Amino acid sequence: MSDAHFVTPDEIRTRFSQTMSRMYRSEVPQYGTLMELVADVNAATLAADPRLRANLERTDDLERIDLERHGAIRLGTAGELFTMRRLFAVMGMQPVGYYDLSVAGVPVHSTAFRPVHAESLARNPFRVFTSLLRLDLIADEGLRAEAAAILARRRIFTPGALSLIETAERNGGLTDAEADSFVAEAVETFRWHREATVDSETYKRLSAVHRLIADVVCFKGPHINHLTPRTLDIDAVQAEMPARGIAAKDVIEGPPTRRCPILLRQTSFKALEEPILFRGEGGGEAGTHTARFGEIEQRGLALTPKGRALYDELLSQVRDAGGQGNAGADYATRLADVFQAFPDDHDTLRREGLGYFRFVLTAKGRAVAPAGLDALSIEALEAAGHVEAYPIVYEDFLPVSAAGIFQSNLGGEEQRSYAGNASRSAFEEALGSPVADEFQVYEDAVARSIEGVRAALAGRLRSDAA
Ligand code: OOG
Ligand code: NI
Repeated sequence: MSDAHFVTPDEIRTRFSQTMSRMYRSEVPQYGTLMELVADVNAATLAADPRLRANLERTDDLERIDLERHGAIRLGTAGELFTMRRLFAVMGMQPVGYYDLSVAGVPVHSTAFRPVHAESLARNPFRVFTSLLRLDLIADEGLRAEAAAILARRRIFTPGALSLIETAERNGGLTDAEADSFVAEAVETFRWHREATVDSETYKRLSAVHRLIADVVCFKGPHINHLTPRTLDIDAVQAEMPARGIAAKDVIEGPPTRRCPILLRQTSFKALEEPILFRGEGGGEAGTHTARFGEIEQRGLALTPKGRALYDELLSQVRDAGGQGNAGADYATRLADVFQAFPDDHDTLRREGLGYFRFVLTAKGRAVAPAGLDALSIEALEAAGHVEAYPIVYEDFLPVSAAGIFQSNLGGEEQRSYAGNASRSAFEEALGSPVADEFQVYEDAVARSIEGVRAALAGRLRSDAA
């Protein structure tokens, strides 16, 4: 199927993420400042920690540090989500995970479009957290119908993007020139438009119900609302943000600072208040809208269901204590205290089955290939020093953290929760496909790494025999 004259989906994704990054930096100049800060902190961290540098190099992660980004969008209709899945598929991005954010007072459900194989992640890990507005959670029937009617009128994809999606589906890929036009057409969907599609009175009514509803319904398209570089030391970036004139969110979401980072820690700068133009007679009224921000992330070990259950339990212990959520000056201390219960060295994390590790041949394993080695169990190969286990990086998102990011950027104080109910089947129906199970994706990555080690050993045995 893969034709020589097609560029790979990984390459299209790389061009897309670079174009998005340039576009966002020009739209939100503070994002550029954040990128510079992150690059400085990453360079300093690597210089101070040669072992970290060597490990990242060993697992092909070093090159991708500065590439690492995610973005987020919010869609309005099932049809938009369906086409968005096809658009991301052209770039090798599959829907992984289902996130129900209604329980945290945000009327959306979401997935992450991302590459799934280690090689693709190593080439470019760009992913997009994609939410679909749940109009069914708006109680007022009149307003619900009005919002649906406004959304039904908009077209968020250019005709060129739609036609190139079809070309890719029909031919099984895109040529170099087609890929360039595809990227140029695709970014149009994510661009900011300062002209609202409604008058100020409609905007205010929707905003009063939930600011997120206004953000999704009142604009021509799903403007990218943030991009996120990866940092190797989120505490350092958080501490340095004010000095560079960036208004940081109060707390870092996710687990506390640890020796062995797990899952995902995130912080952001507050959304900007941007000028917009409402529709109306005589050119319409001017107003402002806050939606777009910048975020940073630090990623660590992917956890197994057992590890994740422990994480969720500890996190809710901290957040439920005294009903304070993540407020309060002592949040970081409370978090660190409670997380004492989470093992913080790779041996214990592995032994207790809390995290996912993949296997890589050591120099010794690469140099010697005693006969029959490929038949040994992975445990025996490791004991003999032929393979080494490396933590698998968590590539997904955390619903409690995501809700915290949403909340801190909606400007409002909304903390209610909907009598919420996950609605995964409705989401998948809109998407037109099931979402992959994130744990299965990590299980597969472990299995592929074992296959890879075995194939390398077996290949060498054959060439030795020849
Ligand atoms: C998405 C918020 C979630 C993350 O990193 O957890 C997110 C949004 O605000 O649309 O991006
Ligand atoms: Ni984000």
